[in-house]
Amino acid sequence: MLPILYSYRRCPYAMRARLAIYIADIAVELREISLRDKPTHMLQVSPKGTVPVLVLPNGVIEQSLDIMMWALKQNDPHGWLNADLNKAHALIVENDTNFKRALDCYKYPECYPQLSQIDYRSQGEIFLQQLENLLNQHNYLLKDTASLADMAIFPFVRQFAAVDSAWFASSNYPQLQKWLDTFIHSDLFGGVMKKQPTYFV
Ligand SMILES: N[C@@H](CCC(=O)N[C@@H](CS)C(=O)NCC(=O)O)C(=O)O
Repeated sequence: MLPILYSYRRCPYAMRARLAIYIADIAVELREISLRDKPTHMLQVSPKGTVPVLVLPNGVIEQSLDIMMWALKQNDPHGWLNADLNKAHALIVENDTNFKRALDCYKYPECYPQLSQIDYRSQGEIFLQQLENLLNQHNYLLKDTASLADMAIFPFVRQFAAVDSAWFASSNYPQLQKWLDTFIHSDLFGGVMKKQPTYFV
């Protein structure tokens, strides 16, 4: 039996898991779910109810970063793990906490009326500027080729950019714009964003 990956196409956490599984060339049964009607089996094996979830014959991996590491430790043809992994993890933690919070508020400002949408965008820009500074030092976040950090983070920057693409295109993050564009137009990203029917049951 193939491992089962419960996923949601537009979820950035699920995207990072799919990216690593794709590059590692590991066959999985991909089950695209509806977040409003989650499959019973998924909730049985992982009651927390978030995607991605990877179901293996001998266990369940419930966090996107752990799924990336599981895949890349088996096969890492582009050397995504050949980087300072402490730095990678520090950036990913910043992404998954402060930046993700700012992203949610910027995307849905009506849910967070305490501040304006521009305020939330400014909060997110602290991270964008940090990434821009790194990209001024090398082609990718930690070195001249892509690493775990780029792959775990770009799906979130993509969402941030898409909230107001005209603003992002005119913003003062030229390296970040180029970096994001490279990923969005890559065969790799195209490969993990193919549409497929929703799995219920
Ligand atoms: N820490 C988790 C976060 C995953 C997560 O929050 N996924 C969202 C979708 S982007 C989700 O499944 N939310 C549950 C829901 O909306 O019901 C991970 O890294 O895998």
